[in-house]
Amino acid sequence: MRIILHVDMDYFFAQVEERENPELKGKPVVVGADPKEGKGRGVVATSNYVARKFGIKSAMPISTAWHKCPTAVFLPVNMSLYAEASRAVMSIFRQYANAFEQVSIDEAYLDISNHVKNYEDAEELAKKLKKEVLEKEKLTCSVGLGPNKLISKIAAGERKPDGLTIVKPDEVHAFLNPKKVGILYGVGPKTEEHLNRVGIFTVEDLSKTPKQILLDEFGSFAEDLYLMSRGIDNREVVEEWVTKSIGRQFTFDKDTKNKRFIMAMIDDMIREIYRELREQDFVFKNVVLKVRYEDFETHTKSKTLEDYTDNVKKIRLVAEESLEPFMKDERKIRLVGISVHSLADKKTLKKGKLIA
Ligand code: TTP
Ligand code: CA
Repeated sequence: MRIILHVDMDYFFAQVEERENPELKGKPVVVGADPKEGKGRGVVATSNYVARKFGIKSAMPISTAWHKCPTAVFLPVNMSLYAEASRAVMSIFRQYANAFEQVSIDEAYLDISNHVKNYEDAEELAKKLKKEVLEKEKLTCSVGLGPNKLISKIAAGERKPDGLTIVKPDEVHAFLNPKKVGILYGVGPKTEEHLNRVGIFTVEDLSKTPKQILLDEFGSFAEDLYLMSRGIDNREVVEEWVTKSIGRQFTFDKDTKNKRFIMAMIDDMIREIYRELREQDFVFKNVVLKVRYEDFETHTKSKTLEDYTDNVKKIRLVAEESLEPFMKDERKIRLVGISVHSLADKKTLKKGKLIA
């Protein structure tokens, strides 16, 4: 019998900020771009639960957040601080699992099947894990327990913050059936709309839909929908997650065509990327520039280098070269982003070459 645990840190960036500065507790805290008295143009990364009561959400324009709650504490994104907290909690999680899979900066799956005999044991393990994270890292998280990834992930989101939700195999249907289909993997707003159009709103509706209809409407996704609606998910917990990329982006206060200004901003972002690369001892092989014009049309330009490197001058060279054609366009630029991809651990490198 498999027992899978999903753990998701609560309001992660904002909670880490609260931990660093306890005076923030109880106040609305928003982490993201500078709101500039409502004129800022970036977005919200996250906010604490006090700020969420004002209707503030992740990815919302920071100006909207400011209008909803001008008295909130607005903080810039301090990524290396959160990366450090993430590493610390992940290394705690790892101790509790026979297979461990990090899925984002603040979420992981643990296959705990070999560590526990039943759901009562699993509950004890989850409580111990939560306690250790709170005592050592002064952070709360929410945990879901279930027979597979799908169920444990949804369970983790059920009671937040500081939740623990257990869904035993014989409770799966009652748990899933009333939920909206949008909670299933791969069902984004477009697919959900499509499902709604054919009269499928809840997971129960989906489970009662003949497979042929799903095949006609959703093609190769039909099988997944069919299985998920029955609470079936055979995906394994796959060991290890590697940071897929490190990057920054910035929205200008005013759209611009000033190349010196744009490059100065890129240099700032490169400095931050460098710091993160060094902290994690990473080298990179691919650089991506992102440009958004004033009309929101967005382009990315990717360049793969000949070899892995930790030389950030290479990022600057690629950025400058890739920016050139965009500067020729008559439109002004609203946002630039720069990121490094194809990351590798420097320790596995010898004489500049990566040893597989
Ligand atoms: P989430 O786990 O989605 O959110 P959260 O941890 O802030 O809040 P919750 O208690 O609901 O889990 O994302 C984890 C972190 O990732 C979040 O703290 C900030 C960052 N993030 C962004 O920067 N932009 C985004 O749009 C989202 C959704 C998250
Ligand atoms: Ca989270």
